[in-house]
Amino acid sequence: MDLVPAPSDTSAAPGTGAFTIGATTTVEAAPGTESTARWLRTVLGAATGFALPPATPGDIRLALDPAAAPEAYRLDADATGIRITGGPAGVFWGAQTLRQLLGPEAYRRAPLAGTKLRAPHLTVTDAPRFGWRGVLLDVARHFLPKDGVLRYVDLLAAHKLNVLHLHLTDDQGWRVEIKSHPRLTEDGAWRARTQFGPHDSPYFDERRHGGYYTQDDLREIVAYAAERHITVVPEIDLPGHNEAAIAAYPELGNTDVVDTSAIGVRTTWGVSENVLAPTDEVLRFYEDVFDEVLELFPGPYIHIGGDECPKTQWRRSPAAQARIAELGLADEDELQSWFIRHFDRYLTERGRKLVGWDEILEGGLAEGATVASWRGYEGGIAAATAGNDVVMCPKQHVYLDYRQAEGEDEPWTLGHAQTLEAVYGFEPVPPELTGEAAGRVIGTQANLWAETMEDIRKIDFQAFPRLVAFAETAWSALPPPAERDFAEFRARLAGHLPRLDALGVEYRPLDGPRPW
Ligand code: TNX
Repeated sequence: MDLVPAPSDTSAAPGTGAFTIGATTTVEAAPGTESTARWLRTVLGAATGFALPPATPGDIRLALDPAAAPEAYRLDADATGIRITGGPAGVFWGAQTLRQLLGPEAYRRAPLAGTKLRAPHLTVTDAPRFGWRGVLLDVARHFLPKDGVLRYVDLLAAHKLNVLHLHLTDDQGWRVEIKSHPRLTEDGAWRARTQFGPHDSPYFDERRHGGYYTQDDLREIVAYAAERHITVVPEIDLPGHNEAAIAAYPELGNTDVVDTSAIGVRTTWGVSENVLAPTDEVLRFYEDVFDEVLELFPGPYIHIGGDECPKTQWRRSPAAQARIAELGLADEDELQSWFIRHFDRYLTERGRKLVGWDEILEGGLAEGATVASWRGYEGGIAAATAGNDVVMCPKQHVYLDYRQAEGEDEPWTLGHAQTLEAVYGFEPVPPELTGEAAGRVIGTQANLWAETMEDIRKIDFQAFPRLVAFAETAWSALPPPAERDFAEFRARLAGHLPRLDALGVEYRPLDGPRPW
């Protein structure tokens, strides 16, 4: 059966029969499960050519179980058909399990001659370990056209991942249309050329690069994800990583120490010293931005970045120093906290929760902030101990933009090798955290930064198959790393790869890189 991520419990039904989808198979959707029925009809209809019309009783029956946790489900396949019950999202995850049970052909978008989709009789009971099972797509460093984002929403759903973190802005490009400040995308979404290779590489792709999502594109992505029980968390990074915005609106920068009118959208990688100026006008500008972002993204979490903000310009800027004195702050770290706290208040007043990278701990952590711990476990441990929520995504373990092995044939990437086995050995809750503090780890996230991923083929190669291992660390109640059975996982994964083949995912083969 090769289910991934591994469910909590699977048991074969007495008598080893199978359920087969045929021309007369019907689907019954009890209230609250209509969107899952629609999704099942779409994917299984495409794979079989059958209509799967509604009927009561149906051969495939979907129903909410009021006693079930929101993401828990139970799937029964027996002589009477298929029954999936659970919480609202759980029924959808159960439908994903059904698709896995039906075999690789259930992932094709047109029926092949002789295709028979068949699920063995069994019972699966299942629920996730964590409520935040995320993937970051960095659409700023290289723009990923909308179709690619929708495709990733489906790939996340197929692995029971439920948070899509869209890194929408960075030095190298601004990707979200903001009607009150149109130059953010008119100018900020385009760069003249692109560095390839390491941060100091002298090599450039001389073509212009860019693109952005219109507000309707983003509404569509959010709705498409919501149908699949995936929350989209938008990231507007501040006060660092803002060269594209400063290129579009030079007054956002520290104009008393640099000629910001000469700044263009950044064409190289690495960390920029051109950061936002600590003025009230800049706060207002970003409030305008968030006013529109909040309308587009109705989910509870808004990510404000906060990472890698060099303080060099603030140290040299008389205006920034005057601000520090006026606000009664001790230093530039507290000035960064002042930015973050401002937006923490802004978001809290609007019923949302702020998420930021672990640098937001420096200079004092905003009260309600959720910390995404990326530089290691330390930031997350400190935040959880202080009583804040934490998403663990340490770069040493789940940076899927890093290469999958050392070796000359591997594509060049940032960072160090993170093998499939190492990712499978990732544990989101470090032993330092116990009791209540451990419970503050609300989940985990794999990050796909895109400096070295210029298109979807590269993203597929970097993401898969490691994302499958990651999904299991996020969903399944695995034993501690030292006791995990990687060989058993690898065997199940081998059974899963044909599903990815049918979907057209160009994963890294288990025995080595692809020739490009
Ligand atoms: C660090 S993770 C960054 C990103 C880079 C990434 C490359 C984080 C908050 N900042 O800006 O893209 O490393 O792996």
